[in-house]
Amino acid sequence: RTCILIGAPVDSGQRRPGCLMGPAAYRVAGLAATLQGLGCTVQDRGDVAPAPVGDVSCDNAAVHHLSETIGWTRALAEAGQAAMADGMPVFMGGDHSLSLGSVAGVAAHAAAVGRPLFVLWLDAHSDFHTPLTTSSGNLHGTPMAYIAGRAGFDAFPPFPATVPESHICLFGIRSVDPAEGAALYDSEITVCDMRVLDEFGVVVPLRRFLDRVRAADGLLHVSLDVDFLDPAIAPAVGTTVPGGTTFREAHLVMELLHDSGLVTSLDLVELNPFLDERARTAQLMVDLCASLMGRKVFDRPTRGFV
Ligand code: DIR
Ligand code: MN
Ligand code: MN
Ligand code: MN
Repeated sequence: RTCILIGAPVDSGQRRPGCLMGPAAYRVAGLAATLQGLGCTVQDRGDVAPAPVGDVSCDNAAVHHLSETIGWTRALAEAGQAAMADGMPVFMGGDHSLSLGSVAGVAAHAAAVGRPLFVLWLDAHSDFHTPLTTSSGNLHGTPMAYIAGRAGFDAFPPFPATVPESHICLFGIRSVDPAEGAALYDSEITVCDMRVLDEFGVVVPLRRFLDRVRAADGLLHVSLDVDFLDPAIAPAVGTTVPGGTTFREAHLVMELLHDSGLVTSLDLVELNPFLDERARTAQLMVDLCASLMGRKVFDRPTRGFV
């Protein structure tokens, strides 16, 4: 399998500088060598730069860095679509606004090859704001809404092929703003919030979603936000929320994703190396990526276990 690393040093989707150092941190932490050690062919395409975009206005005065975000969206969509033709893109972020572009590129590819796209959002947040509903003005809180085709993204390139709500699963969420909650409540999006994971564990809800992807012969994009993890194990993120997934839960999610064989693209987002402690968060993200790509402590037969 070929993994294509795409650096996305996006820092404009929120207000705490540092995510731009994410791609460098993943490289220093040895992401490429780790994937090679698992038998992947790895191509690092370097860092993407935002496309030039002139001033764009927005009816919501809170929104900041709109043109820059649109520039990233264009450039990353192009890089993502091209990478999908050659292997599995791994977008090294960068804040979560990069997914406006990464998923747009993946969706364009899916439409071109006539396969349905599914999206698994591993995050403390639902990121279901539109540029018109966000009160923080931070566009990293909006990609899920763009992907699902909500109105309010007029200034952005039209999303290539809206992902149906029934193809979207939010997993691990525990921070939803009122405007997002109201819109989610009226949607068909699968919401596996922490209450669901506390009650059923990660396995049953995740398998249920993966079964749907498999039944539809779908492509699966996974978007991994650092704050999916509990802040005690992953401090390097600007928006920590207590009560996140544990080390074992997160690895189990990755292992199940690997076993499914369904994942076709991946975002690693919101890592802020400036907030890290001796690179432990960057290292954990690399290790999770390794589990997703097949690292196992022991190669056991799956018969009788799954
Ligand atoms: C919050 C934070 N809902 C906002 N969103 C974050 O600003 O819209 N997403 N941190 O990952
Ligand atoms: Mn997010
Ligand atoms: Mn988040
Ligand atoms: Mn955030």
